[in-house]
Amino acid sequence: MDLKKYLSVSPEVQQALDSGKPVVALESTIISHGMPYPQNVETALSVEKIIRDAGAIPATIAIIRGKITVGLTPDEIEYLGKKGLKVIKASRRDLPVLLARGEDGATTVTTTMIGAALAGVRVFATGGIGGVHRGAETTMDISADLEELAQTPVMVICAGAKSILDLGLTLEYLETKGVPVIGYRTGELPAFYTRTSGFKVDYRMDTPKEIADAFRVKLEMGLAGGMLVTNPIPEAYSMDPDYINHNIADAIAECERLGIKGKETTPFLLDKIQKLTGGSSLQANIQLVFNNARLGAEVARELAAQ
Ligand code: PSU
Ligand code: MN
Repeated sequence: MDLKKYLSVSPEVQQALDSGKPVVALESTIISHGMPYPQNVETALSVEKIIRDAGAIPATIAIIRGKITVGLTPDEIEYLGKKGLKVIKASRRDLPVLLARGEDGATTVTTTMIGAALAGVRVFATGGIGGVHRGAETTMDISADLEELAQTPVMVICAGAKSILDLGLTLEYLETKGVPVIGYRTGELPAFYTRTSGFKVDYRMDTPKEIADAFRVKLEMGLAGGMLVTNPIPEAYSMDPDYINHNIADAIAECERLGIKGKETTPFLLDKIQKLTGGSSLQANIQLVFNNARLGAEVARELAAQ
């Protein structure tokens, strides 16, 4: 396999990996499809700074001119942020076509995990993951993120999943696929905008070291797949559950009315929720990503420390 044809790792990230320094992967769908411009670019650049300040090297990942690029330049981040929804949202099934055609793509959790694994990055921080959508028992809309967690050895640190998803079914799916779900300093699955969901995680862990230790065992044993670390939004930024859930329900109703399906569903819901809440959910979203980036750097340092 000639990976060089398809993978481009920035000199800084490659050097960090070669010398065993901690690296944290970051996705690009959150930039082009998850937040509006210019907050998306500001957030992406701030996240990189937070990771550096915490002693790790950030590696934002996207598909640039037909290559899975690990470690974007600020110009590339600006380009993806400005182009927004016009950038192709790239999941696993899109990779062969985009790479063959030499096109650009924003990587979802799925494809960011693939890029990270190919480059040798083990820790990836983001906002929220995709999961089993409400009504999936008839639509079969289940994010490819869950299958990727089942097969690719990258730890994903997120703030739980939004209640645009069926959180109970998402946990069942992860259990079936053998993906450990860890709560950082909580026994309850956080629901992105809120710290609680009513669902339990598999294990609570209170230190980055515990998380790194468990993941190291998974890697050393060659158990396929990743690990999901859920980190609740800081109290100061968490939203009122009734308020946000009411708006999420309205966004889902609108999505159904318009007949939106497939890969457009998640970006539509994210945008609609932001509009319905007058931007307060965007602030929460930005803060929880910062919080996950900090934890990502700490865990990456623990993993690198041995
Ligand atoms: N959830 C969020 N913000 C996001 C996404 C999900 O709160 O930006 C993005 C991620 O890139 C995730 C993708 O991998 O949406 C999932 O899309 P789908 O549901 O179509 O699999
Ligand atoms: Mn889907």
